[in-house]
Amino acid sequence: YMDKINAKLGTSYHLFDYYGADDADRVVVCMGSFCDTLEEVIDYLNAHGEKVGLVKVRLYRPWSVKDFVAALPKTVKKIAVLDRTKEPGSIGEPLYQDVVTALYESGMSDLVVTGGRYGLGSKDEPPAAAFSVFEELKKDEPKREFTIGIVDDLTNLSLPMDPDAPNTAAPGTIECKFWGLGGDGTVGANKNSIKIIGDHTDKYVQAYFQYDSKKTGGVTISHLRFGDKPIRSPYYVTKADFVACHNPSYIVKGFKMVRDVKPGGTFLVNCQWDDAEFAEKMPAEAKRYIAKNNISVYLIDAIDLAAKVGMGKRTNTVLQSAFFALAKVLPAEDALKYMKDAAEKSYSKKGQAIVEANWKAIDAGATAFRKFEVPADWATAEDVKHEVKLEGRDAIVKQVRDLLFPIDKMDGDSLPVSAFKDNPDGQWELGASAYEKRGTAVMVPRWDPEKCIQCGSCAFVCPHATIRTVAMNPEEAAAAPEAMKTTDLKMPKNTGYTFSVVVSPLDCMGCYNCLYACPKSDYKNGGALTMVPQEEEAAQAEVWDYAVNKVSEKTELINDKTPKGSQFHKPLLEFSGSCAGCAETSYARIVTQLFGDRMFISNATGCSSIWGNPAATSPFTVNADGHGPAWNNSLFEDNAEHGLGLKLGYDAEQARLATMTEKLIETEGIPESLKESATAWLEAKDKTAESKAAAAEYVAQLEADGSDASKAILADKSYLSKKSFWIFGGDGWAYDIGFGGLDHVLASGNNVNVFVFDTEVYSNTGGQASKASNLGQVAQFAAAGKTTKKKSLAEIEMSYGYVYVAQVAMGANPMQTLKAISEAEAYDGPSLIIGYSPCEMHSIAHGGMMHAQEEMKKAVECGYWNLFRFDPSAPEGKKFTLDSKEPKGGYQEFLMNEARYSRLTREFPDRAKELFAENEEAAMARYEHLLKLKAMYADA
Ligand SMILES: Cc1ncc(C[n+]2csc(CCOP(=O)(O)OP(=O)(O)O)c2C)c(N)n1
Ligand code: SF4
Ligand code: SF4
Ligand code: SF4
Repeated sequence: YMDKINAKLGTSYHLFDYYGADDADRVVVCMGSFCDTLEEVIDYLNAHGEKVGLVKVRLYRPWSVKDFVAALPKTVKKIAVLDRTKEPGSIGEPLYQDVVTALYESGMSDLVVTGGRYGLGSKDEPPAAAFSVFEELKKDEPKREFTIGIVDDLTNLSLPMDPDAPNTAAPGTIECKFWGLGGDGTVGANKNSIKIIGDHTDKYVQAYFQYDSKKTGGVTISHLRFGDKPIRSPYYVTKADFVACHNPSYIVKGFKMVRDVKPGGTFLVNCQWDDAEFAEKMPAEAKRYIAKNNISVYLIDAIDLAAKVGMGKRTNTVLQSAFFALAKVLPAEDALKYMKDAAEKSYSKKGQAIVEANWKAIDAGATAFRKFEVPADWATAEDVKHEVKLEGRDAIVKQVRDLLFPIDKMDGDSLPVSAFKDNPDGQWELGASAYEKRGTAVMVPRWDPEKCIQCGSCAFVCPHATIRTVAMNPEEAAAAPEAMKTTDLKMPKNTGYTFSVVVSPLDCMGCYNCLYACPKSDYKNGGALTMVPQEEEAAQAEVWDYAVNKVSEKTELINDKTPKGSQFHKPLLEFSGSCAGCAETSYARIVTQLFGDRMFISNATGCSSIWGNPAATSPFTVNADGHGPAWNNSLFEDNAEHGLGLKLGYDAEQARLATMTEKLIETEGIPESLKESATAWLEAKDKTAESKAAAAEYVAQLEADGSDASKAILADKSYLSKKSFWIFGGDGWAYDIGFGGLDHVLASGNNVNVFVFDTEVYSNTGGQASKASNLGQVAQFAAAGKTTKKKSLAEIEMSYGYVYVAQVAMGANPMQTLKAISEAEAYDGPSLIIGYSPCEMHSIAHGGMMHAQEEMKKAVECGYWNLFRFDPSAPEGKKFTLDSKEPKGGYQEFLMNEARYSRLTREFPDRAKELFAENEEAAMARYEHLLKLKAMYADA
């Protein structure tokens, strides 16, 4: 059968394939890509006089004992079996158990067999990990169970890895590593380099692209290999001939980039610094490594160069050219020619001026770098200790210091297992994102109190919660930092409060949404908000800290019905890793402002689970009382059920406390005040506002009482007040994969609230079509435009009659959005809100996500998206409200403003015309249908 497979695939696989010395004494059994790394290491060891080998399992089931034994060299004495899985509680992992059984059944139980785990959590496994396995097998009594690739200092089962393990890549392979910023073009340029080299030479090429968990503006690391011999090396580059740092802030932040340069290798830094400034900014550890390992350092100012040649902020072409000149993978002249040809091919459609700007950038990059003379005293550079004093709860400070900071520097892989011992079950402290201070925005808003009308729209739309409105009493105003700008609070009058709009320059993502939402600002001239370079607003960081941490919430100003009033609530979602301008986060932030202090969130997998909680970096946070959303992520396919489970679990706990309370009330001799508060709590426990006060009073009385019965109730006091249960997810989850569960949960009649972020595609995985995608929309799996209509999830759920359903678009009608969120939460039954969410995947013209909020407005005005609310608890005749006005035209212009549609006109013009007409027709019919519903419910 394997022969048939081989004939089809052109492979020469057997059930088991052996690689290595025919007379090997130590053999590893493994399957998958780690075999390639093992082969490299086996070649190295055997060339150095050892006798080792590898059995590669090609067909796992059915397992053939006979063929397995036949594949083993007769000389083998010790075997290590590697499983890429973990079966807690088993005697050993599956492959290990098969090998042991096969040997036993073949009468070979005298061999030493050990079992190891590797690659869990997608952990990279370098050659050093493979060396460690063969090294362990040398011992008389090797570890029976072990792990590789991690430092397990709790069970001590991990094998030590030699940091100076030999480089086993094929001789002559040139290895390169590039540190870039998501969206700066580094990854694109490297893909282009690989293509140039692959297309024009006989060289073998390989590229791995490594990302952090931010949706944009995160760190990217490109790992590239080029060579004359086939490249196996399925692991990251850690011993590079050439390392480039494309973002100077990585030097300042102390990213450990230099340690990956081979002795004698090259390190290129893109920065605007002179030599003295560069020397001052380099960490001592990096200096020592450079001096001791004879690293050549080059500096280039690609930032100025790119601007000069008309490439704006796009430094990638200059840097790519510098790479070719320095890394010498190709003769310099050839490389320049190939790059220029490629640029012409890519940009000729956009005009000759752009092609020429690229050519100039290529020429400039080839020579504009300068060699930095490494001072001899760098070899003894001394570490400067600058302790960052972190303020906050002990647990969060610990998490930030020990986990978030190394992870932020892309150094999380070096953390030992003990670093996670306080988070064994994946629970993280809320509020860690406030410590990140990513400083990604180039331009940030500056507020002018004279021009501001205090509408709060800027804070209402900000996806990242980095612009806020604050009201201060006279004492707070007097103690404010000097750089804080203030004015009198206009409405309500005579409060004696001063008003301010504060911005966090280091957290702002520079998305411009606030500026476009501001009625007193415009893009060109600014106004109440003007975008200025981030550095110019540095003093505002202190203002922000003061406003956010020292100024009290003015509860009397809060009004959940208006954008302005709602923004006096502290957002309990801040500084998430979403794309700049993401609409999903703006909605989620508003929900946390209204209910975050008593909220459970079950989050489906999708963008919202990525920006919602990259490990150790929780952007959900707590209020001044330490209360915030309890956020969970379950699976894509069972999130609604998981959310219902949270609610039912909570109800069961509360029912238990109610039974205990009833018993307590009947206990003879308990204080009258305790009895009264217990009775009051029983009455109020299901009412949102009342239950909080009643629970607080009851807790105070229980504490005063101190009896065992009181203590037993107090042990679970967090279950006393009523909570708000939310289920979040994208359209891929709600309309498709999780639909069955979602429908089941809504139909159950339980009081849970669902918020669907409708981006009309599976955004997180790169834009696949979902049933929420629309006619003619180009998406993955719909390359020629989707041919079927968008599903009406809202109407399906409205048909139950007892589910609250709303469609909202905050940029079109903020009040309606607030109303729907409040009504949904207040409704004593299931609720579904579908929020229209412009997304990077839509490729909005002229500035992209800058226009996210305006795009919602346009969508509603032309009838592409409809606003309505169906409230089963409303009186007859008033259950259905159509909040959208009659479509006012401009439908096709709306579609053409987004490349997800407009690109179809270029690729399939006739089909585009047809599908877009159908799309518009369907939208108009939908509006007509909504009018009929309105009439029907009004008549009822
Ligand atoms: C069962 C299952 N299939 C596929 C995936 C991979 N996956 C993760 S997120 C995602 C897309 C989510 O899309 P959507 O629900 O629309 O949310 P968005 O990313 O747009 O916010 C997919 C396909 C998964 N996690 N589980
Ligand atoms: S630019 Fe964007 S991220 Fe920055 S404050 Fe304005 S809305 Fe928020
Ligand atoms: S949107 Fe503009 S006018 Fe309104 S509060 Fe913000 S800065 Fe002031
Ligand atoms: S929903 Fe779109 S804009 Fe938001 S984080 Fe995902 S890809 Fe980015």
